[in-house]
Amino acid sequence: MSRLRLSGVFAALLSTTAFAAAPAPFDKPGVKIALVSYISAGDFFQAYQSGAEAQAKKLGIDLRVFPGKQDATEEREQIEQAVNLGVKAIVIDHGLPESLKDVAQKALDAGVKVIAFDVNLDNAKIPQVEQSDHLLAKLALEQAIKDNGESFKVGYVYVAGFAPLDRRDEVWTEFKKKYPGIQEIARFGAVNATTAASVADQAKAVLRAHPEITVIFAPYDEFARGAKLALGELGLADKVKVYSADVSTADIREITEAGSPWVATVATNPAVVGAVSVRAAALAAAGADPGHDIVVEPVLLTQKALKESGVTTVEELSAKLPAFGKSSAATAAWIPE
Ligand code: SR1
Repeated sequence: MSRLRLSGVFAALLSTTAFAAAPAPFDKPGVKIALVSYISAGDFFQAYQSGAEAQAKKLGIDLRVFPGKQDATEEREQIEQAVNLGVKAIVIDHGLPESLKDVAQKALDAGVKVIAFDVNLDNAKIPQVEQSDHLLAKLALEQAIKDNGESFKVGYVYVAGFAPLDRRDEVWTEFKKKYPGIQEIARFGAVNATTAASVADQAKAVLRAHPEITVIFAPYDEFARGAKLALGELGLADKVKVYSADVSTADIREITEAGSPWVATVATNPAVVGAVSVRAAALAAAGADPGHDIVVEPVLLTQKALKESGVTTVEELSAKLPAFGKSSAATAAWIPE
């Protein structure tokens, strides 16, 4: 037997042993699970999907990915298609709750487990994965106060209807009450296939009309990229500071480049969140309880700390900050991480 063939047999034996240790249906490879997304464009969602795929591969899961195009009708249809494919579980990633609640219930009625990431389906049977959005917004806003004091004028980027943005908005509302010197001068935002470009156009108009703005609170990295683009084009990068959510390798480059107005972000590793979502789906499909609120904690990343650490990629960040690179959410002895 050739050396190559021997190592192939050994690998097959090893993986059979790994599957044998898992509960049904994961004691055999090929269990179908679906990932149905509302948004697939942008660094966050691409990394989230990669993390979900990597975790699925380790469990021998046949992950069916239904990409999102910000289309509520299509997302509904994709959930129905996933049920018809015979998946054991569906991860519903973002979306508009009112257009999803009934199809999610239909999936449950058909015996399919459902996990929601960042969409509130208001259903006790559907575990929710989230990034502790309240803490995320609190850390970003506390950093803004540390840098700018308790009195400054803000351009706020927000689109209502997305669970993570709504939760971050609750904290923003509280902050404005607690610090009356912090004034929201303008509110704008868009979520579409080209979010950063749309936000950049809006931000330019806002900043031209309100030169008194010195802080932009943009709690989604696509919003922050748009704000940064606008500040660069208007020559205001040294007058206005941007505070955001999320991080990617491209974001780290934008945050740390010379003269960047993007001074802090608060983020999880989206690949870890994708992995946690698949683990939760696998636990549920195996008849275990992943818990109702599955939280991945974010970390504060300032421009200063990123520059001082010399970190240039998300992988380096994961290696340096274990709290960012790993999550103990939705784990079990039989689930390889
Ligand atoms: C349109 S919602 C965008 C947010 O979803 C995820 O929670 C990311 O953190 C991103 O900020």
